Amino acid sequence: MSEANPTVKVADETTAPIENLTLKETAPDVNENQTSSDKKKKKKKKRNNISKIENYFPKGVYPEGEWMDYHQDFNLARTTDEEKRYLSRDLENQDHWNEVRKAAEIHRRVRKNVEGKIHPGMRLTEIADLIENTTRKYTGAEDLTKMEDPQSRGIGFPTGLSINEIAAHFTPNKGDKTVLKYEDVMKVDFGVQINGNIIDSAWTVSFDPQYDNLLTAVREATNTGIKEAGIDVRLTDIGEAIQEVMESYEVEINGETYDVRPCRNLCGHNIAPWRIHGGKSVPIVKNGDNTKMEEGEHFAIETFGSTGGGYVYTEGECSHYAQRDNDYPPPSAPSANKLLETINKNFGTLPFCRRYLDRLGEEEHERQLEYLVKQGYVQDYPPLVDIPGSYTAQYEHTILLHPNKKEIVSKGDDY
Ligand code: HZT
Ligand code: MN
Ligand code: MN
Repeated sequence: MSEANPTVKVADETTAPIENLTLKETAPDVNENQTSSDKKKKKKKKRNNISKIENYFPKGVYPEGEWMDYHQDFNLARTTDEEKRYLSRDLENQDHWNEVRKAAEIHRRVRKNVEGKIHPGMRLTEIADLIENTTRKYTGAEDLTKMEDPQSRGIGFPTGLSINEIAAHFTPNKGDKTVLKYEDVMKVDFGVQINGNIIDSAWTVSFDPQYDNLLTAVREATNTGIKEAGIDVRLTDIGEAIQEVMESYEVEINGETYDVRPCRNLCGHNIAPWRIHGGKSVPIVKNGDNTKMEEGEHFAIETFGSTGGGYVYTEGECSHYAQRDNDYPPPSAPSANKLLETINKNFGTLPFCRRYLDRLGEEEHERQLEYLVKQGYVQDYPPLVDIPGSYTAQYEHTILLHPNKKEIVSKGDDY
């Protein structure tokens, strides 16, 4: 196999720099009569200077992600005429790519804003609110009830805050008291969408350096999946490359050594407008799926590594849901029909969580939501969990398969 030769293009320097994202302190007040506790109060008074992303990009052109060449021979061997046709087809998609980049720029700014603030002792509800409220500000979607089209921009899916053996799809429901601990390994997985173009990207937070090899294994496995991706590449081959890298690592935790295993029943996926899962799954082990990636596709490349069995089960209270594509007649029960109308108006087929229903005033939704799941109107996505006591990590990026190069659109200077 030929070596990957990524040509890296740095985001356009002419675009606006990321503003000072640490909360601004008010001007120091020189007052001799001030007590030290008064000063403390003053210092704590911080102003958050975030506004909608359009204010930072008056020209409406958003920075490109990181470009990477395709390395497979069959992607390089294209005639000039073919290349020209591909290029014109890519140009027709410029507005579309720009909207994906806009969502990606918001994703980078949100995570830059929260990365330094996540610390042991924080409640998961605080972390989720911080990420989601920052996303709401940048996207200009602070109050869905005041938007003409609540599905036109905003949160792409619920903020996953999955700790230790929980690999994915945990977000707090109302009343959750979970507090992040120093020893925890937490996957932060959040989404931003502009006109249904979703950015799906995630990283892993840990404070204890003994997990570093686990995180490195998974970060390198995801980067391998990104390098392997390309037009006409078989999904099983991407899984095989990911698996090989992931399994080359081990990690020592509390004096015990563990092999890092891919969670073999978790995968990446393509993304379609307003649909987080477009129908193709990108395995993270060799699975024999000969389906190929295609030109113009939009993929979330994500990998999960574990010190446990490398296999996840659904377990625990569900928080994540999405309306299924359905042309069923409306539910006959009026209360269930009202809830489905709220879901349809505000989220369409985008995933949502129970906290988002609470915010919309649908606070007594439990029974109706369960009914909508039972009747097939709504899909539930319960937490995905490896064996108790195990540790799982995740890294994820969204990529675009342009005609003759790929774009890691969610790439940042953090991961
Ligand atoms: C489902 C519900 C959500 C998609 C992957 C994922 C978070 O495991 C085919 C392949 C958000 C996303 C999803 F609320 N899932 N990416 N980021 N979760 S998935 C899946 O259901 S379906 C992977
Ligand atoms: Mn994700
Ligand atoms: Mn995903």
